[in-house]
Amino acid sequence: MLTLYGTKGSGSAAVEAALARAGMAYTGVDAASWNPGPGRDELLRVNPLGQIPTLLLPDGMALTESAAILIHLGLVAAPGLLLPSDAGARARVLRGLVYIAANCYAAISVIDYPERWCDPCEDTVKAQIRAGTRARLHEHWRVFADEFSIGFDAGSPGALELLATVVSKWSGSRAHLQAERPAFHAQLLRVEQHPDVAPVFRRHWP
Ligand SMILES: N[C@@H](CCC(=O)N[C@@H](CS)C(=O)NCC(=O)O)C(=O)O
Repeated sequence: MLTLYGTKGSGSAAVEAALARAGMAYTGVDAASWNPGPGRDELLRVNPLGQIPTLLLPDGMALTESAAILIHLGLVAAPGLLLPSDAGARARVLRGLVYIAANCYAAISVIDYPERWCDPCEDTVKAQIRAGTRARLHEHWRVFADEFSIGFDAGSPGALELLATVVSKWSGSRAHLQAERPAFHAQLLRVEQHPDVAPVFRRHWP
C-alpha cells in the first residue's frame, strides 16, 4: 500500500491526481510542516525536510520531490498514461517536470519562507524578497507557457499537466497567466475538469 502525506491546497494534490488517473489506491495522512500534530510528527520521521508531497512506497522507502514522485508513478502506471511512451515526447515532459520543480516550486518556497534565506531578516527585506520572487515566478510561468503549450494535453492529463495545474495555483500565477497567456490558462482549467481528477481539485480548492 502507498501512503501519501499531504494536506488541502498543497502540492500533494498533484500526486493525488496522478494516483487517481492511474487508479492506484493509497492511504492519505493529513500532514504539513505548518500544522503541528501527529501527522506532522510522522511526516518528519520519513522526510526530515517535513515537505509535502511525500509518498511512502510499499517497501517503506520515502519518496520526496514532486517531480521524482510523478516520474516514479509514470514508470509504474500503465504505459503512456502519466508519461509519454515516445522517447522524444517523454524527454520534453521530464524537462517540464524539472523546470517546474526547479524554477516555480522553488520560488514558492522563497515566497512562503523568505527568512530561510535571510536570517535575521527585516520585514522590509522580507517584503522585497517576496515581491521580487513573485515577479520572477510569473516570468517562469510565462516562459513555461511558451515552451510547453505545444504537446500540453489537457484532454488526457499526465504528470506534466497535473504538476503545472497544481503549482500554478499559488502566488498570483493563474491571474498572471490569464492576462498574459490566456490560451494556456484555459488549458489549465481544462485539466482541472478532467473527470478522473476533478474530484481531487474540488477537494483541495472547493
Ligand atoms: N521540492 C519539493 C517542494 C515541496 C514543498 O515545498 N511543499 C510545500 C507544500 S506545497 C511544503 O511542504 N512546504 C513546507 C515547508 O517547506 O516547510 C517538491 O518539489 O515537492
